[in-house]
Amino acid sequence: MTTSPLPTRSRPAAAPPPGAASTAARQAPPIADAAYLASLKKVTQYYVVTAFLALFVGVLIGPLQALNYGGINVYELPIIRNLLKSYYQGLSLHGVLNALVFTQFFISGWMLYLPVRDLGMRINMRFAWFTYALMTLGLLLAAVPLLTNRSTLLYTFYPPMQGDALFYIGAAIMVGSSLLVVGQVVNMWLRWKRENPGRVTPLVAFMSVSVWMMWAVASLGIVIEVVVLLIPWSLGLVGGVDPLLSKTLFWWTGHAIVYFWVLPAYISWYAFVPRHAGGRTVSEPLTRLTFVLFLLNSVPVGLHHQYSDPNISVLWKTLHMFLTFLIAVPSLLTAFSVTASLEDGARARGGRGLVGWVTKLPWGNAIFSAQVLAMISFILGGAGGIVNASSTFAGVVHNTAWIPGHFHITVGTATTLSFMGIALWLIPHLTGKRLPSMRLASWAVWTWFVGMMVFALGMHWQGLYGVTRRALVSATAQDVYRDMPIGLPVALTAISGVILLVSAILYFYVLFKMLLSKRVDNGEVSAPIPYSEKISPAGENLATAGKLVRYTEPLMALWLLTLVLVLMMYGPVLGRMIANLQLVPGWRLY
Ligand code: HAS
Ligand code: CU1
Repeated sequence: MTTSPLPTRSRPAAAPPPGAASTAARQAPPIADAAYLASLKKVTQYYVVTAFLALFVGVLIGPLQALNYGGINVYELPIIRNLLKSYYQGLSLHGVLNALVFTQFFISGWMLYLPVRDLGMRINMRFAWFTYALMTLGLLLAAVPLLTNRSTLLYTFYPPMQGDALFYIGAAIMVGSSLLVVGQVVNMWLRWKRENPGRVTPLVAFMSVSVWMMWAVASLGIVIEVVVLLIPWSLGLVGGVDPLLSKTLFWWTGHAIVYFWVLPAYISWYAFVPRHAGGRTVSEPLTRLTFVLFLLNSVPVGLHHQYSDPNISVLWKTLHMFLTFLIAVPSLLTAFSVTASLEDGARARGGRGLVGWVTKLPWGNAIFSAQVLAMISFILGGAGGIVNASSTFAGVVHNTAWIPGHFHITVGTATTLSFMGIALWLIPHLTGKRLPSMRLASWAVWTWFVGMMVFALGMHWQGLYGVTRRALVSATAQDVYRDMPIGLPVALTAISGVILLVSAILYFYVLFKMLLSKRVDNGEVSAPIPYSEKISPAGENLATAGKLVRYTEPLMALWLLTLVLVLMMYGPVLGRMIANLQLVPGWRLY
């Protein structure tokens, strides 16, 4: 690919302030009302900080799980025993805090703030604060039974394992409040459409609105599961629960949730990472197509988590399998587009050769390197996903250590490491504080990457030998795993836990130091939203825009189509289960 040099290039430490030099990159429309802007930034900061507090606790439990798969049972140590009743309570907390709480709070702040700034709109701040408070209330309610070992159900809370009603009620309130964010953002976008007839929705707002729409359809499964099935059952209002129906509703949401986790990172990869590298977003129309494909196809694929479940016909499993392969396509488009935008930046910085340009990327900038290392690990995570999705391979890897290997290089890096990198400019932007040390931040993100890669290697490898997931294998290693040649992957997994602990300590040291430092300014000029230029923009006027832009703009209609597609792919499957309900009583195994 040949590109012309850019008029401006971001410096490694941070994107250049607007006005520092001429740049064609977009700038967020100015917001004149300082009190409104301050409140908007504050609520976003609350979401982001709550997210990282959850991650802090969740991540500290992580090494305990890694050591378990490294053959070392630390759950017997008195200090751990005083805090956690069992391996399973530790695993439940780890999964819920990292995968459910961290992601949802970060995303709710990030994808509320971005479209509001991108469109320069005013939203009702009382409603925004109310939503944050409600989400936090849900979290606190669910935290009580989790911390007291009264809902040790792992993050998938499959019935008939039963927890306290408070856990399900808290979870329902937490997920329900994310739907209030959906309402607020979509409503704001519709207002913008009315006030700006004939205009193309700016890219960042477009991506955010489409992801929220996808989430609204995706979350229906878990909302119905929890509100209709689990809460009445846990309150004793009904005598039993149908495990298969619950599990199927769970995976309606449970697969699509992975795109709810990763697409907010994609927003950054498309719109902001090129700027950090001094490059440009390649094609705005193609980016819009990618997000519409995710909107349409993220949900009706959940049966790939249930290949081994009985009472679901092979026809539907196979249909979901093909749709799963199809949903890899927008990720492949992303891999192409984002690599091209990085190459664009590297060549503008003097990069040469077929692959030699890679060395010219700003690897010392933790904001950049966190996100690009996240992408690199996602190449392998995505490839593993295709293996999982293939019904012929699924029997080998399903319910083995391979699966946690897979999701630590997807949600554990593509999502989490990206969010860790984003926070390094977002928090200065929101608070007007400064990143205390780029060097330490770099160490943190590089060790996170290395730790996760080593962990994933160890776990995938163990999984291929049939080491089961979600088990206190270190306690039984003597008997069950004695004859397996898994010494090396077991050792790698143990080592990775230590690397990740070091990484977490470094990262949270930098993060908390930044949050506790003095405010220098309002962050608008010192850490602006790092919009990238576009090689192929969409234009502002719908009438003159290309076909891809015009066909992807009617998001409301596409949203409706999404719902229809999902009902087509799930309706018959669920209908049969409802017609043959099999209620069983609850169990408490902990
Ligand atoms: Fe997955 C299980 C299939 C993506 C997370 N997945 C899980 C679980 C989690 C999870 C948490 O079909 C465990 C659930 C549980 O507890 O039981 N997954 C897929 C497929 C994809 C996929 C087909 N997964 C994700 C993402 C996740 C995630 C994203 C979180 C964020 N997954 C499965 C299946 C199972 C499963 C089965 C069930 C397994 C079982 O048996 O239980 C696809 O979306 C992947 C497509 C991705 C790609 C990669 C594109 C690469 C990109 C990076 C480009 C790099 C660049 C850098 C630009 C094809 C975009 C260049 C750099 C330079 C310097 C040049
Ligand atoms: Cu999935």
